[in-house]
Amino acid sequence: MNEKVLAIRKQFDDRIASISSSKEIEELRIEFAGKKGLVSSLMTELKNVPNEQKREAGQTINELKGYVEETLVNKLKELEEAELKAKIDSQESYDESMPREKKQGSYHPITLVQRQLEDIFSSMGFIVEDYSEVVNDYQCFESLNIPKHHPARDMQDTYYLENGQLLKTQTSAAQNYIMKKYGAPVRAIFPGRCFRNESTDASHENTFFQMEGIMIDKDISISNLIYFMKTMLSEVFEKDINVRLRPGFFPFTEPGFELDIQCLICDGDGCPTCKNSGWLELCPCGMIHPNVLRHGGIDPEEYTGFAFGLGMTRLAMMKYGIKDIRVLNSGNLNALSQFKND
Ligand code: FA5
Repeated sequence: MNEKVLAIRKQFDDRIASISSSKEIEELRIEFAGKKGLVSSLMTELKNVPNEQKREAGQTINELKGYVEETLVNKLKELEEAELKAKIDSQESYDESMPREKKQGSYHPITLVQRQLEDIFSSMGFIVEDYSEVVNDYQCFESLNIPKHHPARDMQDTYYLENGQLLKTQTSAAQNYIMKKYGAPVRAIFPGRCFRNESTDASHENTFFQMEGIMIDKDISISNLIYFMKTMLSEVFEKDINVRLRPGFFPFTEPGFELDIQCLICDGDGCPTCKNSGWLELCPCGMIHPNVLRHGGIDPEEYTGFAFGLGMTRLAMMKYGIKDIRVLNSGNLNALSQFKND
């Protein structure tokens, strides 16, 4: 038996010395250490060995088995390392100092519109404010003259946190904070993300952007409101846009208006984006309700003001001809990287 073991070991040593790729290791393993391999065949032959030699013969075969397996593992490692080195060596050398092509990112269409609006309003003396996306009931509703159980709340169902706070449904939620922070007179815009629990379609998302603006001073009237809205729209679109103003109800304005623009996707003919009406509700606005001024610590006998809540996501859709609002939150870079600031 000893001779047979030595013969197989030599055969194995010769074979392993001749292989040059890691793929051949598996063949060798099957040939020698597999279930029907040469080492296993020695085990089968063990039954023919006289009893007094069996123990020693079995030990020798086991040693051979251990040797074969260990050698295979080491050889595989050695070959894999050599193959990796050869692969690295064969690659073109890397020169850090060479100029490389840079892929330039692009701004999201809403960022582009937001920046443009901020420029327009800053040039008209408005400050730009930021505000939290998580607010409390007082900020989002109570301070805006929307007490608990007011039907206006039904239109703005939202996502509530366990601690009673909520994701703001409208940028109007910052009005109270801004009034308290700056007092009167004040001109401010405050863009922000809003959340509503509603089903989505071509012009409705559950997460969208608005840009709120307030102007409070002595003798502010509806004429001031209309002037600022018209200036803003003509600057954003760089052309005359057909708009219509109709009465609208908001508990925090008196009077309130809906400012619609003619749909720029279909030029007013009617399409899914404007729900076939030819018009798109874009910028509700109105004169700030005296109760809201009072909540903000401003005397309504002395000051008046206007407020507007521009649908910034819809404005981006109209400016860039985006037919479906859902593209904007899609993360689809093919679609979103097409828009450039002009
Ligand atoms: C408001 O949110 C009022 N806070 C606006 C306001 C401010 C009125 C100040 C008066 C004074 P409304 O729910 O209509 O109003 O939303 C305002 C605009 O946000 C809409 O005209 C629309 O352009 C946009 N908007 C509303 N809901 C969605 C939605 N689900 N998806 C996309 N845009 C929306």
